[in-house]
Amino acid sequence: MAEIGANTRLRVSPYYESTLSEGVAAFSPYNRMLMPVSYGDPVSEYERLLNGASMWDVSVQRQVEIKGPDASQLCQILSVRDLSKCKVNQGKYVPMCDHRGTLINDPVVLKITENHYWLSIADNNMLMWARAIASERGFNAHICEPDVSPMAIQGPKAEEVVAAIFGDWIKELKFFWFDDAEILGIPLKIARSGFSKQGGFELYLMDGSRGNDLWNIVREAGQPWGIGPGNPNPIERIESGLLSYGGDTDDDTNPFEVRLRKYVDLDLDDSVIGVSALRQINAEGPKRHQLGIVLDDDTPQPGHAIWYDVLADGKKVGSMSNGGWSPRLQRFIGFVLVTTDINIGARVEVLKNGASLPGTICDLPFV
Ligand code: THG
Repeated sequence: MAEIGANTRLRVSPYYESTLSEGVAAFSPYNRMLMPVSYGDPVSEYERLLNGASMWDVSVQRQVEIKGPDASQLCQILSVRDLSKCKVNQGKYVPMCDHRGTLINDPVVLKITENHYWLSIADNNMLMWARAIASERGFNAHICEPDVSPMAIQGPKAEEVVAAIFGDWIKELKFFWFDDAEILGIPLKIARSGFSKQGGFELYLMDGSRGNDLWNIVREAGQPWGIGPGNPNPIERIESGLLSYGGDTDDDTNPFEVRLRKYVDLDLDDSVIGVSALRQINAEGPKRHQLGIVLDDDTPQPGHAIWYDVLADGKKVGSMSNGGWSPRLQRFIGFVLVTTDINIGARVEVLKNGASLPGTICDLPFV
């Protein structure tokens, strides 16, 4: 197999050596970095996440640090969600849009201090965007990508694992809140968060030279609960209805189309990028919406569907952005982005390599 030349254009994670030792089987590029996306045993990786504890190298969830007198104002200008009530040590899930109201990212925004934020971003160059907007608006803020690399510990036993390492205080953390911690001199922040609906934590490693040390600490401490490696699980997140920016969105997707309405505050000031466009889109009514699909065929199918055409009465009405076999539902399920005339219960066909697969549109989440 050909080698991938990792360099400053395609960086490796501080946990890289550990993931190699764990037998990582595939990587995917994300934020100009390599993200482990398989350890070669999808069944165990899924089971571990649902019943035990799974540890993930998610250092590709890069931080955009915004610090300085105008940091709060800049963060709000970039966010179509009202951040005024966000407290220090609290995180919020925040849609970010361009001037057309198109979704350009959906980070977790972490408020570190009154004048200091991290945007824990999905796959898009928000560092460049934040710097450009700050300059255009004349804001006084320092913007950089700090040495911060999250590791996620997810699953019903994740809390036991994290408590075994850091103490029972972590059990008091509320969803999306975080606090400082240290283990063997490794500085980090611990948040109750993560890209699954199985519960868990994210450790924001703040010293990239200690990635493999942190990996080993978690690996050791998690043994009693059968911890093992995993990654943001493609089927669990579909079952749970979690959006993948760039995976389920295209260059015209607005937050209303992909179920993010509850995170949009249309009353925000016009200075917030995208909010006036979103008011207009809202008044006209979004043209598409994201729903689920269940295919009729109930024989287990490996593989992953990406942006297959969806037809109703022989006419294209949208796409199945992602899909896969659900062990819990024993069906092939997925997300569709379809015109708003297609609703729950509609019968459609998915075009897969020339074959036409019948299915039914349903509500989200699946589980
Ligand atoms: N954690 C951190 N950074 C991230 C992600 C993460 N950056 C990239 C990507 N994931 C950003 N996207 C999301 C999408 C969903 C959630 C978090 C980040 C999420 N959503 C919950 C839900 O939809 O049920 C809760 C949202 C809420 O109601 O507040 O957790 O995973 N650090």
